[in-house]
Amino acid sequence: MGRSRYVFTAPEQPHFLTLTVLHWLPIFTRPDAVDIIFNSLRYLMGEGFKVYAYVILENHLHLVAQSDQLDKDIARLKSFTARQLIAYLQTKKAKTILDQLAFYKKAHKRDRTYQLWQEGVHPELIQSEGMMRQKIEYIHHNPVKRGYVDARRALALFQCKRLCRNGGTVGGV
Ligand code: NI
Repeated sequence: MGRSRYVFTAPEQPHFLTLTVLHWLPIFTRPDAVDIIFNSLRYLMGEGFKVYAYVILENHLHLVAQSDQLDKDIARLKSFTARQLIAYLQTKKAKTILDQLAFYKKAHKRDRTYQLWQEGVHPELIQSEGMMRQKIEYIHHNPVKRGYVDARRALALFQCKRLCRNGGTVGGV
């Protein structure tokens, strides 16, 4: 993987983004963990962050988003949700997952015990209306619904295949 995964060439333009839990740990099988993401997105949307579409899967999420400073907003989203999710896992005494988040933490992150998200968000600049439509359709119409999140939350969990560029190590996801 190159440095490109960190780079937003046009941070005010819409991007397709992928946030992945460290070591593909499936923490979003828990509805409360999904709610943390949902509430954080809603908070950012109140500050002008636009979300065109998103999908939360068991160990990663995709969104098409736009803001004046997408790179900074995504950094806020990652850091805020990481703190909340770790606090939630501690409350639930999810020891196995916490142990793995500590174990797989990158060596240079000395300021924390756990790392929740993988580095980077694989930003893909949406370069045309056609690409926007394709990414949104991918998110909305992927055929395999998982169904462990209440439909009232307007969240859909879909199995994802072709766009999961970094998912080669996890079977079927
Ligand atoms: Ni995916």
